[in-house]
Amino acid sequence: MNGAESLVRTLIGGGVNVCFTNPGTSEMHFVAALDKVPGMRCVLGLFEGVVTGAADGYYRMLGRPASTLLHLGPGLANGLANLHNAKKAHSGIVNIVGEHATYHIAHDAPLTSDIEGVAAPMSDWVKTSRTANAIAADGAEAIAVARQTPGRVATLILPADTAWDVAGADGIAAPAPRSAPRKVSEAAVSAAAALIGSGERTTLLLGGGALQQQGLELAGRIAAKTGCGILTEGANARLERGAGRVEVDRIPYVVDKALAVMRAAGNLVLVGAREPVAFFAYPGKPSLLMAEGTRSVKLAGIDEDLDAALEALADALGATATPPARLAAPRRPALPTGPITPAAIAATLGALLPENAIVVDESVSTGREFFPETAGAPPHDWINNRGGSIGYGMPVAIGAAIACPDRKVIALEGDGSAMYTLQSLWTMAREGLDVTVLILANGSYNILRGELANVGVRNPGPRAVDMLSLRRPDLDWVALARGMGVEAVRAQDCAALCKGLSAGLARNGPYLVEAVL
Ligand SMILES: Cc1ncc(C[n+]2csc(CCOP(=O)(O)OP(=O)(O)O)c2C)c(N)n1
Repeated sequence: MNGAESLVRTLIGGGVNVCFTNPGTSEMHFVAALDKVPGMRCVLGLFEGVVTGAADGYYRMLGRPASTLLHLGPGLANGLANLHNAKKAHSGIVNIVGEHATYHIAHDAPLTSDIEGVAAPMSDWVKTSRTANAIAADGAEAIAVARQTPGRVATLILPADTAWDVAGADGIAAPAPRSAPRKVSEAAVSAAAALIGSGERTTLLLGGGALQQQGLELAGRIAAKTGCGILTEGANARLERGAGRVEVDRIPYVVDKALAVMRAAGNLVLVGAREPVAFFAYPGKPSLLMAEGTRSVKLAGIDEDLDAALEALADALGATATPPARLAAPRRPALPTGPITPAAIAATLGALLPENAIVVDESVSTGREFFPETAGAPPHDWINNRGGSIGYGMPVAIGAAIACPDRKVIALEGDGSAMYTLQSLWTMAREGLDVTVLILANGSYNILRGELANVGVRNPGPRAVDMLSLRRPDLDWVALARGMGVEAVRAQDCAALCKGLSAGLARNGPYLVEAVL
C-alpha cells in the first residue's frame, strides 16, 4: 500500500466517504487510490470554489465532514472564498491539498508556492505530511479536528512522494473519538435566568445547533413562560423552520432596520450566537448592533452543548413543561399574478415549497422579505451565507443534495452571485442532483446600488453605475444551464414563474428557472 491508499483507507475508516475533487498531476496517486479502495463517493467540480462549497453544504446537513482534493497552492487559492464561508459557518472539512514531491520543492517549479501560507487564514488546522509512514496518523488527526464541536476546517497537505512511497505496516489510523461538547456552567445559567427575570425586555439570540428543532422548542417554552423574545443572527448555517416549528426572525441586513429590531429586543441572552455586528461600517452608524443601554449575557458559546444549556435555562425558569410559544401555523400564500417582484417571488415560494425542502438562500437583495411568506410552509431547512463571500449558494446546494438525496434542494440565486460558481450546474447535471435553481435575474448587483447611498455617495456617475450593472451583454441563464446539461426555462411573469418552479419541483433532478425581475 502506498501513502495515497493509506490516506484514502484512513478517510473511509474515519467516516469520511465523500470526496469533492479537482485534481492535478501531484494528486494522481490519490486519484488512483480512489479505485483501489471501495466506499468513497467521488464528485468532480470544475472550479475549486464548487469543491469547497460543496463540502460546506454536505457538513451543514449531516454534521459530518467530507473531504476535498485540491491542486497545490493555486487550486486551494481558487477554493478559499468558499472555505472562508465554511469556516464562518463552523463547517468541518478535511481538505487534501496536493504538493510537489518534497525534494522537488527547492527547485521552485511553476506550481510551487507556500501552500501552508495560503491555507492558514481559511483553515483551523494545517499540516504537511512528510512521509508515507506518517500520512495515516496525519489523516486521522485531520478528521478528528474537522469533526469537533463546532466543526473545523482541517487542511492536510500531501506531497507527491508521501503519496507514492510505500506506507507503514497496516497503513490505516483511526481518528480520536469525537468528544462531547462542553456543558455550560451553573453560573452562566443563573446569569441568563436573572437577566430574563429582571423585568427588562430580553431576547434569546440563537445560533449554531440551537437552530434545530430541540433548541428552538426549548426557546419557545422559555418565551412562553417568561415573555422574552427569540431572534437569530442575520445569517444561519442551517435553520429548521416551517409549519409546526417555533418561528424566529433574523436580524435584518440593513443597519437602520437591524437597530430598530435590536431596540425592540432589549437585553440579549446569547446561545451559540455572538453580540451582533453590522456587515460593514457606514459613516455615522455603529458597528455593534446593540441598542444603547442594553446588555448581553452569554449562556453558551458555539463550542458548548446548546440544547443542554437551553434545557438548564428552561429548568431554572420553570418552563420545561410550558407549551412553546410562536409555533408557526400551517399557511400558504395565494399564488401571485402579474409581473415578477421580490414580494411575488416570496409568495410563490411560500405557496410551492415542498415538505422537507432544503433552501439554500443566496437571494441577496431580492430575498429580504422571503421569511414571512414562507414561515407557514411545510417544515424545511433554510441555509444562509455566514461568510458574505458570494458564490456560495450553488456549491452548497450540491453538497446538501449529496448529503440528503431524498430531499428537494432549492437554490435561490442572485444572478450576480450565481455567476461566481456557475460551473456548479455541470456537477448537478453529471450527478443527477435533485436541485431546483431559481435565478433572480435583476441584471445588476442591486444590493450595491443601495450601498453606494448607504456609504454616503450622492449622485453616482455613469462609470460607478455601470460597475453595478450586469447588462451589455445580458446573461442568458437558459443557455448557460443548457450548455452544462441542465434543463431550464425563463419566466417573465408570475404565471410562468409558478409553472417553471412547479416543473422543477416535480422532477427528480436538476432544473433551472430564470425569473426575470
Ligand atoms: C467574493 C465577493 N466579491 C464581491 C462581493 C461584493 N458583493 C456583495 S453582493 C454583490 C452583488 C450581488 O449581486 P446579485 O447576486 O445579483 O444580487 P443583488 O444584489 O442583485 O440582489 C457583490 C458584488 C462579495 N460579497 N463577495
